[in-house]
Parts: sequence; C-alpha cells; structure tokens
Amino acid sequence: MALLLALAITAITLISMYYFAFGPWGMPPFISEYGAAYDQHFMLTLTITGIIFFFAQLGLAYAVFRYRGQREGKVHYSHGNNALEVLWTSAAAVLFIGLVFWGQNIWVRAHLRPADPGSMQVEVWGQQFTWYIRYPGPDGKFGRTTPELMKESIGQPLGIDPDDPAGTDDIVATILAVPVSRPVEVILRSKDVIHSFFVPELRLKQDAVPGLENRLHFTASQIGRYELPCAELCGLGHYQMRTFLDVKTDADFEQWLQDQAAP
Ligand SMILES: [Cu+2]
Repeated sequence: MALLLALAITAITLISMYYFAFGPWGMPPFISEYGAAYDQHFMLTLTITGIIFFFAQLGLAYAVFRYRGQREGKVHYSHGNNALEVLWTSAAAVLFIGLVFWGQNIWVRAHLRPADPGSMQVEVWGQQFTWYIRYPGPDGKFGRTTPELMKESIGQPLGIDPDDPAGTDDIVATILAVPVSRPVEVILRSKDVIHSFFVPELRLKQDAVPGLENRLHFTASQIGRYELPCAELCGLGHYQMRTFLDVKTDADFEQWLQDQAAP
C-alpha cells in the first residue's frame, strides 16, 4: 500500500511537471519589447521552483515508503532540527527575494520609467462593463472631462467638456487601435471601480483605478488583433468586459482614426 502511494506521488509529480514544461497552457507569443525579458524571468522562476518541487515530492514519496508499517511500533516524537529549519527558511527567503529584485528591472521598464517623448498617447477608460478608448485628435491634447457630463445615452460616456477647446477634436472609440512599431503610452482611467488592463501578448497588466491616471507604454511589433479583457473582477458583467487591441499599419490606422472621427 505504502509502495503504491509512493509510486502514485512520483507519477503525479512527473506528469504535472511534464505538462508545465510541454503542455498547452503557456502564454501566446509576445509582441512587445518586454516579452523576451518577461518570458525569460518566468522560465527561470518556473525552472527553479520546478526543481525544488521535484525533490520535495520525491522526498515525500521516499518518506511514505521508508517509514511504512510503523503504526505497530512506538511512535517517536521529533522536535525537528533547528539547523535544518534555519537553512531552508533562509535559502527560500534569499531565493524568492532575489527573484523579486531581479524581476523589478522588467517591471520598472514597463511601469515606472516614463514613455519616450514621441509616444502616441491614448487613454483607456474602464467602466462596468466595457472599455472606452480616447484619442486626443489632431491637436494632440485631451480635453477636460467632468463626471457631471458623462452620459452614455447622448454619446458622451467620458463627459468631455464642450467648453474646453482641447476636447472638441477628441475621438472616443471602443477598440484600442495602434500603429505597428510605434511607441504608445496608455493612460489608464476608471469611471467607477477597479478594472485591469491586460493584453497577454504585450505581457502587460495594470489596474485602472478610479481617481488615478496609471501609465504604461509599449511598442507593438506584430500587426493583428489581440484580446483585451478586464482582468479584475469588477461586478456581475465582468465576464463580458473585453475589447481588442488592433495593431495596424500606419495607413490603416490613420484611416481607422478618420472613420472614428466621422460623426
Ligand atoms: Cu472590469
């Protein structure tokens, strides 16, 4: 029985490791400048934790087998081994804190470092349960928005103030279209609760928080359509809150933007 259990533990360990390594659950191919670094860091973390997982499970299987049939004998109470406790606790701490510091680089590049000065700016607004995208129009400036003016029924979901000249040419869309190979800065905003901007192919995820303007930036390198779901449970309709990131050629993008601007 103990032998069977030990074999089962070993088999489950090997099968789950096989699926982590070769299974179909990986991320889709990346299309941003962060992809390679993110994937490398992810693989490193997975490899290290995978090796530890393997030996820990093997140790478990060994203990199950080695100490089988002890029920009849006298049970020995163990107070453990302080030296070993200290050793593996500090090893785990060093390992995980080290990985965190290592990963900070990538995080800082995408989230804390300011976007290139020439980046195309676009606002992405979360609202239960949809995304609105705002382009600043030819003047390159976003107009003022006011909560009192937000009225979806009259086509003013973002409440752009008509008295602000910067806002008269603003374009509001429901799809995030961007030109390929051009740096884009996203300004994330929310009208109501916390939402989360997530494009797996960009390897970017960031909360949209009411009252804050969270910024992130990327350059998309592959033309195509990519899902942009809300990645933060934001209410009953959360499951259907999604739009798309459309990466287009320059010409297609300009045409699309013109089409959006047309009344
Ligand atoms: Cu949401």
